[in-house]
Amino acid sequence: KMRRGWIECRHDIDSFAPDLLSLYESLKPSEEHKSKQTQLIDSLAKSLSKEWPNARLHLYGSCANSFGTSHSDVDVCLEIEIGTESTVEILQRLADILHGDNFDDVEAITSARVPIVRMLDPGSGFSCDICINNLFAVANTKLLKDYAQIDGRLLQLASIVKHWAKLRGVNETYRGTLSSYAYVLMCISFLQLREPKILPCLQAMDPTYIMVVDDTKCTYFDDIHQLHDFGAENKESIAELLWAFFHYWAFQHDYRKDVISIRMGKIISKKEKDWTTRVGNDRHLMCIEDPFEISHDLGRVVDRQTIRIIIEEFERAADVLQHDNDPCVTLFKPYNY
Ligand code: 3AT
Ligand code: MG
Repeated sequence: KMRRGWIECRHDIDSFAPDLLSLYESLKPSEEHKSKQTQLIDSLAKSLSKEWPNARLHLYGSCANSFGTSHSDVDVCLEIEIGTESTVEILQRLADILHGDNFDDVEAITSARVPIVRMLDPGSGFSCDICINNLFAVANTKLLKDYAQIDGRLLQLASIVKHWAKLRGVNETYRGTLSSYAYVLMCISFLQLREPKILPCLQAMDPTYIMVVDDTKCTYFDDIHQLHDFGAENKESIAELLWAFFHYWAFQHDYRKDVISIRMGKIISKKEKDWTTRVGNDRHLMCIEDPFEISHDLGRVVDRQTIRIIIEEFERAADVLQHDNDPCVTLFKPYNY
């Protein structure tokens, strides 16, 4: 199979940009959605303040990083002082409290890499994940939000890619495909690699933001209003970029050697990360470096079978955008593996 191939996009690709932009607009959460979210946070804060009066609630994930859609869940981080109790014990207690306060389907998921309590808010119908003291998530949420403000095409691209991934069944980490967060990192990396660049590498610039999490310094340049026209020289439309994104992941990315790194703003090698041999469950078949927890590979969930499924989906998407008469419909045809 041809890899690292280079082909030109169809000449009329830009004619699909208006449809893609209206899709993007339709995915944005409504005002009603946002106010329901605020209500959920308020009632949650009330429930928690009885038990933990000094707790701070942080929103993270797509309800705070601006990559949210009307299908997104609500992700909340509870920042509290921990005494002798373990995180798991706290999560159990939290689950009991929420259950008592009439939240539905409350479940402590303690075996995950980041243990959480998951529940359903009967008022809004939203699913909500609550973690304890996971301030990396708070830091990476701010980083993503700052990138989103530099060039509008990132939000457009990432929203459409996330929507595509959900409909095509490749956004399910528990089944070996990628998280929404991983797809957003792939979009940021891709836009950092365009010529001319559409996004800078904020972690390679003089830091203006610093947050220390578990002895790790999370630092980057966050004075983004200075960068508002960074991508202006690049005139590519959302349609061209979407095609090029899928084409890159279908044919150009070298899965055997490459690691994408928004921290470095470029492709780095598995060798330099020492991600060449399998350690335990970490297979490193598809390597996406977390910007702050740099030993964390967001592709670790992917196995030999699911990597094939994901790459075939990238190929299909590139092909649909290249040849289909009605790509904006065909691309998002629901599929389940
Ligand atoms: P949805 O709109 O909910 O699909 P999201 O951006 O909220 O997208 P997730 O709910 O999958 O994405 O994840 C919520 C946040 O949790 C995003 C990121 O700050 C953090 N996060 C998720 N997965 C990981 C991971 N594997 N490693 C580190 N942080 C993660
Ligand atoms: Mg979420």
